[in-house]
Order: sequence, then structure tokens, then C-alpha cells
Amino acid sequence: MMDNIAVNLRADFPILNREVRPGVPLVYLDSTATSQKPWQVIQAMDQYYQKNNANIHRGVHTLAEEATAQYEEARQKIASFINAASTNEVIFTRNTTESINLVAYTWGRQALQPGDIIILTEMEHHSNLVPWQILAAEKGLRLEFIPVTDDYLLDLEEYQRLLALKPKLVAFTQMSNVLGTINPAKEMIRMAHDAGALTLIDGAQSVPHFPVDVQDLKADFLAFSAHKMCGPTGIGILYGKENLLENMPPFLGGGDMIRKVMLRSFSPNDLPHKFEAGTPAIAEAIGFGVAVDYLKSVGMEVVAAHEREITAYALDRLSEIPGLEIFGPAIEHKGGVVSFTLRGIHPHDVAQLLDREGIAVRAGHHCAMPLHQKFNIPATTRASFYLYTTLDEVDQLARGLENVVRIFG
Ligand code: 7TS
Repeated sequence: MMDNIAVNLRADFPILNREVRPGVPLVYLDSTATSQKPWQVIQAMDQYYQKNNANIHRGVHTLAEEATAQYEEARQKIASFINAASTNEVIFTRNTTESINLVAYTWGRQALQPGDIIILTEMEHHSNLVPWQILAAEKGLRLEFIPVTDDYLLDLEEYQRLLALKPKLVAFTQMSNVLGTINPAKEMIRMAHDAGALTLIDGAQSVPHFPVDVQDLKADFLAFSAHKMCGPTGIGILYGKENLLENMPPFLGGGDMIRKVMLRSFSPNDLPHKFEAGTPAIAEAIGFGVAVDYLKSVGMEVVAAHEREITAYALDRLSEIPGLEIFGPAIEHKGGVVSFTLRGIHPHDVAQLLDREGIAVRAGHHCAMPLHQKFNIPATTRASFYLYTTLDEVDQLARGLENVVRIFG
């Protein structure tokens, strides 16, 4: 029954009608890398450029006021989407990666001392790993890692032991982009706070796929990207608790982020502008606001339930394929990502053969090399799902994989 939702929504996504080659329709199973965009988002951005284009926060002319109002309205929509207490807590960045780097470069540089500990996990995307490695090298910090268990979950007992080291920060993904593991963020944040640590949640794969409420989670920082949630590329969010952002130094210096500038000094602007130097991605912010409207109109509970149905079906169908091994937890802990290997066949060959049939999947380390090193594999093939994915597409994937097995004999 849920499948009807995807079937009905598909008409909103123009690209899903395209053929990859004549007679070969697109089966898009790479939404974890980036989602497709509904016409509502595409049209809003097009309209902005045709009717309202102007720089924001500067001009007094009508267009500048309209553009500023639309940009700030988008911030309001996004704040409400994650239930932020104030729009001052919602900073526009380029993407999840930049949001995490912002915290590392500002809060990290200011608050951390040599010997301080940051806890990460073994399942992090490089964007929640490398910024901390850079900071650790600069400041002499120690990085500790919550291990991934044989069931592809985080080892919370080991986490509890690591918290006894009195870390300053715990930074972890709410959902793995490889395993699909959904981590118990609320409990993990509570544990961190009990130990006196702040928390940064990588929400790149959670905010697009299920309801995320920052006040319920009590998250200190949350990072996510528009392009994975029906919005455009080039724009993302750093959510931060207002008192934390208030006390952090600015990130990039330049226009908009200042209140007053003298030749040798400046005073920073109020939140959220303090962290938004230079002309921002205005059309993208407006598109992001419309993407959030779109997801709200479907309902995030509905999106999550649909993905659960699709994922359960995919786990079932793929388990019938000889030599196929899935890397990820049982369905009750898992979002819409299925990474796998086929015995004796390179993951890139699998992806290439599927592409011949119009099926788009990703192969590689998915920007999580340490996780693949842990499992002693260089790469996996990954199929990922979203609100527009149908059961029929999962069947096409399964048939495509059966074909790959036949070809390699
Ligand atoms: N964190 C997680 C968990 C992610 O999945 C990604 C992107 C990022 C951070 C970085 O997001 P960005 O928008 O700043 O690039 N993940 C993927 C992926 O799995 N395939 O391509 C991008």
C-alpha cells in the first residue's frame, strides 16, 4: 500500500521520467549520494532568477527586499523543520562538510587544549573524521573511536567506557551512509552530556529520511545538506544551540558577518549572520525552503515508513542472490541503504553492468575508508532509496544482479 506513495510522487520528479539511453528508463538507486529534485524546487529557483534576483541584506530597493525576505523565510522553514528554538540557531553553509569544518575551526580552536579528547565512531563519513584529524594535529588532541560491532551497530558499552576519559566532544553520524545503521542519537547525547561533553550530530543521512527534532534530541550541533533532501546542491545547515554559537568566534571573515569594521579590527554581526560571510547561495536557500515544504507535505513519518518497507523488501529479494553479502544491521536498526559485495566480482564491475540496464548505484568506499578497512574490503556496491523509490525498482535491481551473477558465471 505504501508503494502507492512513491508511485504518486514520482510525477513531481522530472528526471525520473528520463531514459538513460533510448529504451532504457532510469532506475535511480543512489539517493544517499544525492536525491533527485521535485519540480516545485526547480521552479522556485527558476522564478527567483526570473523575477527577484538581487543581493540580500544590503539594498533598500524592492528586489533586494524581496530576495532578503525569501532567503530569511527559507531559514524560518528549516528552523521549524528541525524544531530549532530560534532562527538564530540555523546557519546557512555550503553542505554538511562545511558545517562540521565550521565547528572544528571555530569552537574547536577556541575551546580545546592539548590532550583534550574527541570521541568519534568507526562508521563516520570522511567529513566527520578529517576535520577532527586536522584539528587534532594542530592542537595535540586525542581522537577515540566507538567501535562498530559484528552486528553493524555502535558498541555502547565501549562508548560508556570512553566517556570516563572526560571527552570534550562526541561527534557521530545519526545514520551511516554505508551500513544504513540508525544510531540511538538521543541516548548517546544524554550519555555525552552526563559526562560533560558537547555533541555534534552528522545529520546528512538522518534529516532527509526521518523526523529529527533538535530540542527533543538536545543536540548541541547538527549538520546536514539540502541536496540529499530534495533541495539543491551548494547549500546546507549548521544548527547550533544559541549560547554556543553566541560564544564562538566567526569562521570566514568578510561582508555580512560584521557589525562594524575599522582599519585594524572589526566587531562581528549578530547571529545567524556572524557565520555567513559574503554573498550566500540565495537561490539555493529559497530552493531548500521549498524542499522542506515538500517533505513536510508528504510527512517525514510517511517518508520513513515508506523507506522501511522498501528496505525490508530489498533485504529479502537480495538475500536470494547467490554469493551476495550485505553489510549492515537488521531492518529494525536500518535506514534505506543496502551495501553489498558479490563473491568474486568487483563492486565497480557490478555497478557498471547495472548501469547498462539504467540502474544507478554507487560503488567504492563511499567516503568511509576506515569502515571498509575494518571489514577488510576495498569497496562495496550500494543501492539507496528515497520517497520516490518503488518496489518495482527493487525488483529490477534484483533481476539486474541475477544477470551480473550469470555473466560472471
Ligand atoms: N555525512 C554523511 C553521513 C554523508 O552521507 C555525507 C555524504 C556527508 C556527511 C557529506 O555530505 P556533503 O553534502 O557535505 O558532501 N555522503 C555521500 C555518499 O554517501 N555518497 O556521496 C555522498
